[in-house]
Amino acid sequence: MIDPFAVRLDLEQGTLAPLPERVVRRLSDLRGLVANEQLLDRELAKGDPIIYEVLKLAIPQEQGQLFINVTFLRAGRIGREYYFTKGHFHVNEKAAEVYLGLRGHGVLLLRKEANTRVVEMDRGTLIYIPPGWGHRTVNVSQETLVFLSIYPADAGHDYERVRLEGMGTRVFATVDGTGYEAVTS
Ligand code: PAN
Ligand code: ZN
Repeated sequence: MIDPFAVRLDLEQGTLAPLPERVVRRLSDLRGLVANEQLLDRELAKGDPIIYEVLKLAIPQEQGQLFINVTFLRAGRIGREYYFTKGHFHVNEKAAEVYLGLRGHGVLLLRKEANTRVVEMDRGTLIYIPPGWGHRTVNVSQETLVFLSIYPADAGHDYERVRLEGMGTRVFATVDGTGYEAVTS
């Protein structure tokens, strides 16, 4: 049981008030996911910075409810590979998701079996992720990428599948550092 409620979403910053639960992912959480593990080790020897944070509204994890999150994905690279979220498939293959870009510039990588997609995400981009499509976000800009996600509370997250199979596409800075290239593996 949960009562109807309202919170404030700052559409410029992505912050929620009152501040909900916050999940933090660090560079070490990207182990086994990056293009170059040696470069990752070299970076980790210097420290373990936050790569992204997720604000999660407190909603019961039961069928019929919707989870509402805001993700803050920082700007940076491991070598030439832009910072990204771990990425996942929903355990419930019937669970779709909606993303809404609030700040910054990124790309959403999607994969369903051998099919891959790369979708640009800016402020105001609304993306529909149909059931069955794995998804990972990449920040290709110099500022924090912020986006809202809404998805069924019984979706579940399968991270291991992404670790084993990859997301099909990696995103690197161009040699001059001004743009990005999406490389399909
Ligand atoms: C998002 C993601 C969020 C963090 O809310 O969970 O951006 O990415 P990872 O879960 O891959 O670490 C979402 O897609 N939820 O289903
Ligand atoms: Zn998801």
